[in-house]
Amino acid sequence: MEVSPNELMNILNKVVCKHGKLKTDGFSAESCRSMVAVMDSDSTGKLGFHEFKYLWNNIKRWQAIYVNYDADHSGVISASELPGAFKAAGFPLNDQLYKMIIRRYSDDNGDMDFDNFIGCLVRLDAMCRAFKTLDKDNSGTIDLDIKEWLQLTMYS
Ligand SMILES: [Ca+2]
Ligand SMILES: [Ca+2]
Ligand SMILES: [Ca+2]
Repeated sequence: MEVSPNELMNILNKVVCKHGKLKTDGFSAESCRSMVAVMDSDSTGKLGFHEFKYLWNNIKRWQAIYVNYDADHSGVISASELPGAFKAAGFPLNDQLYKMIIRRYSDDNGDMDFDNFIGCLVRLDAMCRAFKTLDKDNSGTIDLDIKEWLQLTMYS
Protein backbone atom coordinates (compact mmCIF):
# COMPACT_ATOMS: atom_id res chain seq x y z
CA MET A 1 0.00 0.00 0.00
CA GLU A 2 1.42 3.35 -1.07
CA VAL A 3 0.10 6.86 -0.50
CA SER A 4 -0.26 9.17 -3.53
CA PRO A 5 -0.08 12.98 -3.27
CA ASN A 6 -3.89 13.23 -3.47
CA GLU A 7 -4.37 10.58 -0.79
CA LEU A 8 -1.87 12.40 1.40
CA MET A 9 -3.84 15.63 0.90
CA ASN A 10 -7.09 13.94 2.00
CA ILE A 11 -5.48 12.36 5.05
CA LEU A 12 -3.83 15.59 6.20
CA ASN A 13 -6.91 17.74 5.63
CA LYS A 14 -9.03 15.29 7.64
CA VAL A 15 -6.58 15.49 10.53
CA VAL A 16 -6.32 19.30 10.62
CA CYS A 17 -10.05 19.97 10.40
CA LYS A 18 -10.50 17.94 13.61
CA HIS A 19 -7.95 20.10 15.39
CA GLY A 20 -9.28 23.50 16.51
CA LYS A 21 -5.94 24.98 17.64
CA LEU A 22 -4.36 24.88 14.19
CA LYS A 23 -5.16 27.65 11.75
CA THR A 24 -4.85 26.55 8.13
CA ASP A 25 -6.37 27.11 4.71
CA GLY A 26 -5.86 23.37 4.03
CA PHE A 27 -3.07 21.36 2.46
CA SER A 28 -3.03 22.10 -1.26
CA ALA A 29 -2.51 19.52 -4.02
CA GLU A 30 0.73 21.28 -4.97
CA SER A 31 2.18 21.23 -1.46
CA CYS A 32 1.33 17.52 -1.12
CA ARG A 33 3.00 16.74 -4.46
CA SER A 34 6.06 18.56 -3.19
CA MET A 35 6.03 16.71 0.14
CA VAL A 36 5.73 13.33 -1.57
CA ALA A 37 8.57 14.24 -3.96
CA VAL A 38 11.05 15.20 -1.23
CA MET A 39 10.09 12.17 0.91
CA ASP A 40 10.10 9.66 -1.96
CA SER A 41 13.57 8.17 -1.45
CA ASP A 42 12.94 5.12 -3.67
CA SER A 43 11.43 7.23 -6.53
CA THR A 44 8.10 5.37 -6.84
CA GLY A 45 6.09 8.61 -7.02
CA LYS A 46 4.21 7.62 -3.86
CA LEU A 47 4.98 7.16 -0.20
CA GLY A 48 5.61 3.56 0.82
CA PHE A 49 5.04 2.31 4.37
CA HIS A 50 8.38 3.46 5.82
CA GLU A 51 8.36 6.80 4.00
CA PHE A 52 4.84 7.50 5.22
CA LYS A 53 5.59 6.37 8.76
CA TYR A 54 8.64 8.66 8.94
CA LEU A 55 6.54 11.59 7.67
CA TRP A 56 3.66 10.82 10.01
CA ASN A 57 5.87 10.64 13.11
CA ASN A 58 7.44 13.97 12.17
CA ILE A 59 4.06 15.61 11.61
CA LYS A 60 2.87 14.49 15.06
CA ARG A 61 6.05 15.85 16.65
CA TRP A 62 5.89 19.13 14.71
CA GLN A 63 2.19 19.57 15.50
CA ALA A 64 2.99 19.44 19.23
CA ILE A 65 5.80 22.00 18.72
CA TYR A 66 3.45 24.25 16.71
CA VAL A 67 0.92 24.32 19.54
CA ASN A 68 3.61 24.79 22.23
CA TYR A 69 5.40 27.64 20.48
CA ASP A 70 2.21 29.48 19.50
CA ALA A 71 2.75 31.58 22.61
CA ASP A 72 -0.15 34.01 22.05
CA HIS A 73 -2.56 31.20 21.04
CA SER A 74 -3.29 32.93 17.75
CA GLY A 75 -3.33 29.59 15.89
CA VAL A 76 -0.40 30.69 13.68
CA ILE A 77 3.36 30.94 14.17
CA SER A 78 4.44 34.57 13.98
CA ALA A 79 7.90 35.77 12.93
CA SER A 80 8.93 36.10 16.60
CA GLU A 81 7.63 32.62 17.51
CA LEU A 82 9.29 30.93 14.53
CA PRO A 83 12.95 30.66 15.65
CA GLY A 84 11.96 28.93 18.91
CA ALA A 85 9.69 26.49 17.10
CA PHE A 86 12.32 25.63 14.48
CA LYS A 87 15.02 25.20 17.14
CA ALA A 88 12.71 22.84 19.04
CA ALA A 89 12.19 20.90 15.81
CA GLY A 90 15.99 20.47 15.55
CA PHE A 91 16.74 23.26 13.05
CA PRO A 92 18.75 26.04 14.69
CA LEU A 93 19.23 28.36 11.71
CA ASN A 94 20.59 31.88 11.47
CA ASP A 95 18.49 35.07 11.19
CA GLN A 96 19.05 35.34 7.46
CA LEU A 97 17.65 31.84 6.88
CA TYR A 98 14.68 32.45 9.19
CA LYS A 99 13.90 35.64 7.24
CA MET A 100 14.11 33.78 3.95
CA ILE A 101 11.81 31.03 5.24
CA ILE A 102 9.28 33.62 6.43
CA ARG A 103 9.40 35.34 3.04
CA ARG A 104 8.65 32.03 1.31
CA TYR A 105 6.22 30.32 3.71
CA SER A 106 4.50 33.01 5.82
CA ASP A 107 1.79 35.52 4.87
CA ASP A 108 2.18 39.31 4.50
CA ASN A 109 1.99 39.74 8.30
CA GLY A 110 4.82 37.24 8.81
CA ASP A 111 2.42 34.58 10.14
CA MET A 112 2.86 30.93 9.18
CA ASP A 113 -0.23 28.70 9.26
CA PHE A 114 -0.16 24.97 9.98
CA ASP A 115 -0.02 23.54 6.46
CA ASN A 116 2.78 25.96 5.51
CA PHE A 117 4.66 25.08 8.72
CA ILE A 118 4.51 21.36 7.93
CA GLY A 119 5.35 21.88 4.25
CA CYS A 120 8.37 23.97 5.21
CA LEU A 121 9.68 21.52 7.84
CA VAL A 122 9.19 18.49 5.56
CA ARG A 123 11.36 20.20 2.96
CA LEU A 124 13.93 21.48 5.43
CA ASP A 125 14.27 18.04 7.02
CA ALA A 126 14.52 16.30 3.63
CA MET A 127 17.13 18.77 2.33
CA CYS A 128 19.25 18.38 5.47
CA ARG A 129 19.11 14.60 5.11
CA ALA A 130 20.00 14.83 1.41
CA PHE A 131 23.00 16.98 2.30
CA LYS A 132 24.20 14.52 4.94
CA THR A 133 23.88 11.64 2.48
CA LEU A 134 25.91 13.52 -0.15
CA ASP A 135 28.51 14.71 2.38
CA LYS A 136 30.07 11.27 2.62
CA ASP A 137 33.27 12.39 4.37
CA ASN A 138 31.38 14.65 6.81
CA SER A 139 33.38 17.70 5.75
CA GLY A 140 30.36 20.04 5.78
CA THR A 141 30.60 20.70 2.05
CA ILE A 142 29.35 18.76 -0.95
CA ASP A 143 30.42 18.59 -4.54
CA LEU A 144 27.61 18.24 -7.13
CA ASP A 145 27.57 18.21 -10.89
CA ILE A 146 24.66 19.78 -12.80
CA LYS A 147 22.79 16.48 -13.13
CA GLU A 148 22.97 15.74 -9.39
CA TRP A 149 21.97 19.33 -8.58
CA LEU A 150 18.92 19.14 -10.85
CA GLN A 151 17.93 15.74 -9.48
CA LEU A 152 17.97 17.23 -6.00
CA THR A 153 16.20 20.51 -6.78
CA MET A 154 13.71 19.57 -9.49
CA TYR A 155 12.15 16.54 -7.78
CA SER A 156 11.13 18.32 -4.61
CA1 LIG B 1 -1.61 27.68 4.39
CA1 LIG C 1 8.25 5.86 -2.57
CA1 LIG D 1 1.03 32.87 17.42
